[in-house]
Amino acid sequence: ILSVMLVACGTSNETSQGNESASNGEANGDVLTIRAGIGLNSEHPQYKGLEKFKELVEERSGGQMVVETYHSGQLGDDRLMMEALQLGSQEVTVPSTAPVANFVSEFSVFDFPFLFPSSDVADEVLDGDVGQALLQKLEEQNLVGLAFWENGFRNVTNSKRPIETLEDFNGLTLRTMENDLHLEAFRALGANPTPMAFTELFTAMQQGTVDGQENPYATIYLEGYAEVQNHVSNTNHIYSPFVFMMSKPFFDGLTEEQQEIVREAALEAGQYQRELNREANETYLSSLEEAGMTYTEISEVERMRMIEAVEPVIDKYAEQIGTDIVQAVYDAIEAAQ
Ligand code: TK8
Repeated sequence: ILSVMLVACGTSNETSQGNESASNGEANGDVLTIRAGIGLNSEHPQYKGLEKFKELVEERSGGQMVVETYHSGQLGDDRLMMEALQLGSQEVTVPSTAPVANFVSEFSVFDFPFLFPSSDVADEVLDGDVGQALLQKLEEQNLVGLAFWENGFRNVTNSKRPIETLEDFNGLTLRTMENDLHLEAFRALGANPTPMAFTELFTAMQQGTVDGQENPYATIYLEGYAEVQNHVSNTNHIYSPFVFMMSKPFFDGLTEEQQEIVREAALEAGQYQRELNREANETYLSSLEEAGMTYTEISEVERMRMIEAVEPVIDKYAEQIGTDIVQAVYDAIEAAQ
């Protein structure tokens, strides 16, 4: 326990004076620094949410906890930041569930294609028992899951052609997140997927290493993808939650009161972030068209064909993840509607 506390303090008190002792802020008045890093840029609701978290934590701790925010992968990509949390060399990050599944495989259930019918249903499931049970599982990986935030419904863009039918995916080189379920789902649709960290994506599109990618409209617009992509379709194929997580070595070194402050702040900032994010995803499709992208709508018939194409992949992962968890998610979705 002592070594864990030393790790927590040694890495989190860089800006404070006199942190030789292994105790936390309550005992000696030291300021605890929380370094919070994300992948998206400072215009994105993900960052606005982080700023809200900072405001709440600093206010409620009376300045005893200070939050430093980093955007645009300044501290690394999702995987690297999660590893830093495990080691205690970074305190907070907010990755998509897809890379989280490389740490706790059950998280892939939330990335099943065409799973959530709406953001509201997603909220109920994620904030309900099964979502909270999965957050708990992060502790096995030295991570503390504090809340679900929202990345949102993902849509495909590319530089080659409008995607209107299932066949239009054929042979397209698409960057996917580093997650096997995503990879296999895009193969099942006929695309040629290649996994890559988000931080490398813009350059890959610019240099033509990949034809396209998939992300919510807010990301597509705010990251400037209209500069390097011509076509966007409302595939809405996967809903991406964000997971707000904290380093367990750091969290365990906090007092109960401090733990409560960060937990509440993560949840409240998350409510705020979800609202902003939904507005952004609604607004930015027309911005993409104004920026010169061609928008193509997927008909219900074609969406059904896409759903059928990925069904075997879902079945395979349902079995791997465990039918009890998957059934609990399906039941929660049913109950939320
Ligand atoms: C940001 C990522 C990103 C995700 C992706 O760190 O990798 O495409 O959608 O937004 O989590």
